[in-house]
Amino acid sequence: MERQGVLQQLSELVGAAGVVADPVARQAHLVDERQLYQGQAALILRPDRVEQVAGILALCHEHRIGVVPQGGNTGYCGGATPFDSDNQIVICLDRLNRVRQIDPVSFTMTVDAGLVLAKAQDAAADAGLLFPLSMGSEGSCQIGGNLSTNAGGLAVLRYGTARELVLGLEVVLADGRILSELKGLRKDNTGYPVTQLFMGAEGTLGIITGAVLKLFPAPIAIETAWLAVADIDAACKLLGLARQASGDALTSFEYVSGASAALVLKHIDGARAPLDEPYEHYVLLEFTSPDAHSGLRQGLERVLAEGMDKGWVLDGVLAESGPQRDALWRIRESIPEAEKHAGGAVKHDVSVAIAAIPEFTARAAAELGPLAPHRLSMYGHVGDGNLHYNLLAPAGEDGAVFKAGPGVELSHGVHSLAVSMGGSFSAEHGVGILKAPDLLAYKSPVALDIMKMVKQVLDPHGIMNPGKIVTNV
Ligand code: FAD
Ligand code: 2HG
Ligand code: ZN
Repeated sequence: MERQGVLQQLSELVGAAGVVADPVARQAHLVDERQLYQGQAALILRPDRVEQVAGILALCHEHRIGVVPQGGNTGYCGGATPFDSDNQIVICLDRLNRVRQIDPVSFTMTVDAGLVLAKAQDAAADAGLLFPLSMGSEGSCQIGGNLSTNAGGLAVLRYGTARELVLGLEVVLADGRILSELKGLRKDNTGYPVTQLFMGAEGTLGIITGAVLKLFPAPIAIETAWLAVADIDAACKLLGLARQASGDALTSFEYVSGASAALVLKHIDGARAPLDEPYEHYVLLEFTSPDAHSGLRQGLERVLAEGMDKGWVLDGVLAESGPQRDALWRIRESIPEAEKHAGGAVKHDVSVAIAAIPEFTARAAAELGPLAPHRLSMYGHVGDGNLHYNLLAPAGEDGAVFKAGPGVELSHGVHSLAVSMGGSFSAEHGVGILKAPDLLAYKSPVALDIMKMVKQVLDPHGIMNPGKIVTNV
């Protein structure tokens, strides 16, 4: 069949309402969140049933047409961007957006993959429960995108990454077959855990269409503190103290450098400094409990008193109300937006062992400084050993020129330092197309071989998200 004929057949599978034809609407699907890539595609389809996804993939498999799955298109590595106007199509999951079932006895929720994360959180809250995955993009990103990137976010310390929140998956394979493993069992030791392969695969092995998610008791008591700390070493030590003192109640422990906080205060409307004077290092930490009488406040106060005695904590404020808590979180969550206003950043999401964070930051400063002038916006999930070591152009210089020029070498320096210290060049945002060369450079040859073998078996014609992560053709 002629290519045009196949494209016509693909369009007919979803009907007129399932084809994005308007040029402005198309463009939103062809450019990535960070505007690093301008893509192109033969078709942009929005199926509204799993069977439609299966039909599309069977046809694409037969005719060797590349398929780029797309969720909320908030990913950071160009993973959801298509790169071929003749031979790639985009499949958006946004019309597959139902909450299929909530089971409050089993503490599970079964959802379509196109459900927006915030809607999943709301559905759980309406049932008096918690779906704990949480991040700045939650109003747009989708469950399928979260699972495909194994997203992290702000509560990993307590609840784990996206992968750890899943009890079952429904996936359409490259050849159109449907893998339906939605039993939602907490225990099932019946051979290889095949569903695990698709989480973190960034759409290169199949399309996730549904998932059974774990739910948790909703927090009733919440204590949030914004603290100025002496340095990043003090932040790491305070993390240990807070974990020892509270056990499971420590839900978030985020580091924010003074420079990142200053960007927010400068660029984000309504953002206010939580403390009277500026400091170089802050921590935003939160204790939560489903028990209203859990004594969280006293526990937090004890941690602060001991932290101050030891000289780790210099100053701080505890949220006294919901709006105050929201204002503190807003500072943390607005950093990516503030960086955009400041001309954009060369972004990193490296990880090292928590104990190695102070050494990483000291060595990064010493090694990057001589390479090229830059401004540092450092923040992140210290509780997970995961830092956003973001670099901005020097004040007054053009962000785009910086990113394409010295930013490239600086970025290489950040990644190689993290890897040389036993860490990861991508702890949170995945590989996509942006970091595919890093994967080849830093992943062990044996691990790379296994990845290529898995890709070959599940996607023999290389139609799933071509060029992303690894290729088999
Ligand atoms: P997309 O960007 O659409 O796709 C991401 C990848 O998954 C692509 O490779 C795509 O092909 C694939 N994919 C999407 N849906 C499916 C599917 N159903 N089946 C198979 N493959 C699929 N990330 C974090 O981890 N932690 C954070 O704290 C965080 N904060 C952010 C804050 C902001 C302001 C922004 C803009 C982004 C942030 N991100 C964060 C990055 C991003 O939101 C996450 O990676 C998110 O999980 C992507 O979801 P998405 O639906 O937008 O996926
Ligand atoms: C966060 O932690 C996200 O806020 C985004 O992972 C990080 O924009 C970034 O660099
Ligand atoms: Zn992050």
